[in-house]
Amino acid sequence: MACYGRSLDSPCTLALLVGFQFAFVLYFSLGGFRGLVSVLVHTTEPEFDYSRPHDVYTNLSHLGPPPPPPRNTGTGPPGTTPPLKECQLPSPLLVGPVSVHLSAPLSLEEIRRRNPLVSPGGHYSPPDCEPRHHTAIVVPYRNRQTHLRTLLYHLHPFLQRQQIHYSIYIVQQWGNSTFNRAKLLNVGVREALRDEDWGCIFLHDVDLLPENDHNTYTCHKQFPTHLSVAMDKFRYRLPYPQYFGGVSAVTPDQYMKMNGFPNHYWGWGGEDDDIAARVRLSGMKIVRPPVAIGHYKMIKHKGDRGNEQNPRRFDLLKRTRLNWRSDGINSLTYDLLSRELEPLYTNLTVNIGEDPHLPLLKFPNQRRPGRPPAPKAATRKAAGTPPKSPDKPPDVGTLAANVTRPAEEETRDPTHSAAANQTTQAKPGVIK
Ligand code: UDH
Ligand code: MN
Repeated sequence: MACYGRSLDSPCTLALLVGFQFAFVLYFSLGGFRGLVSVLVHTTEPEFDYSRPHDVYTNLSHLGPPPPPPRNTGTGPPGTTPPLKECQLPSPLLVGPVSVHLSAPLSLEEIRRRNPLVSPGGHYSPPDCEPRHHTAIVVPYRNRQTHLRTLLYHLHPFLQRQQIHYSIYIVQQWGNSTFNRAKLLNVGVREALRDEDWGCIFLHDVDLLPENDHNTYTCHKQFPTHLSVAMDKFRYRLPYPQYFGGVSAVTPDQYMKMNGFPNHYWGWGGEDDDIAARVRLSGMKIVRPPVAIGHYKMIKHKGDRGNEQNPRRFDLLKRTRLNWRSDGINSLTYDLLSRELEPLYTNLTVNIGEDPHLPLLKFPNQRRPGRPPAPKAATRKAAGTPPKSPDKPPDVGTLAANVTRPAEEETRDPTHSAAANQTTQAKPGVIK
């Protein structure tokens, strides 16, 4: 070797130093390790410019008017409408990143006025084409009025641009007992499926707002989908690999296969990890959209009264493997107190019972202020094995198997369309 054993000021050493310096500059100008990988290995990650989002109501005026009333042309039977063409895939109305308005949401009446094609119950079907997707959005809910208005203002135009047939179900927990998100979701799925043969069910926190309309509210045919992969709260990345909270989606078949969701998680935390464990235990895996698409903003909030951290959540998680077949949709009981078709959503008020661990002293005589009249609706109970007691001693060792192993992931196909690059200049959102 010509350079071997030479001193520091030799041309060879200097050339080496300059070479290193050049490589160093190149490395950082390509965005460090990630950039280098994306140059060397061709990645399919789509790119979006989130610094210039569109208004969430962009393109809504492009939605076609309802089809004309049926005319008797003499060819078909009288009064029949010609079938609509299937909606285009992807929807030509998509714009990519959309802005999220978090301050001072509009009144329900104003939101309704801005969404004239949404019918009672928060129901929508594209007026000018046959939708390919039929999605129920189920939102577990109690006492988050402002968040609900912000969500409705944002989600209705967002979904209409995707040209899907959808309805929004707000499943409202009645009473003051500890909040139970997973059980409310079970109720929502059951009640939504009473209404229609939905092909896809979205489980959607009230405070999460999707930031990119290429994140389509549709289901993967085979596997449950986790949509909120990049939340601002977690600095736009997954907090941990098996995370399944926030916004996720299942088909009715996938939901039945995993026996729905657990009914025994009262209070904050753990139920989403239990659901993720069920996906795996029932032989499925979690699929996700690319991080560049699955952007969500979460409305900032503190923990709610009545939804304190569940101290039993880790013990419950240790038993998912043992309990998932007997605790779930097949053991769900509840009283549906009312079902109202509000202009922007279907409101389901439900008595899901009491947290068995709630100290009796909290509600003297088991009566609470503002208790509504006794439930009239019949208790809905699915056939199946009754739930196991949540007080079984922990089975140490199963927790790791159920929860800490990262879920195998499969990426959904990123949806590219010309609309992604469209530069429609939107008017700023009218928020009062
Ligand atoms: N929810 C309600 N009302 C409640 C509680 C929860 O509607 O009183 C619903 C709502 O849809 C919410 C979801 O349940 O988006 C999940 O609850 P969350 O928003 O409190 O969960 P998150 O993971 O909690 O956002 C973050 C802060 C809570 C800290 C509590 C533990 N330290
Ligand atoms: Mn939240």
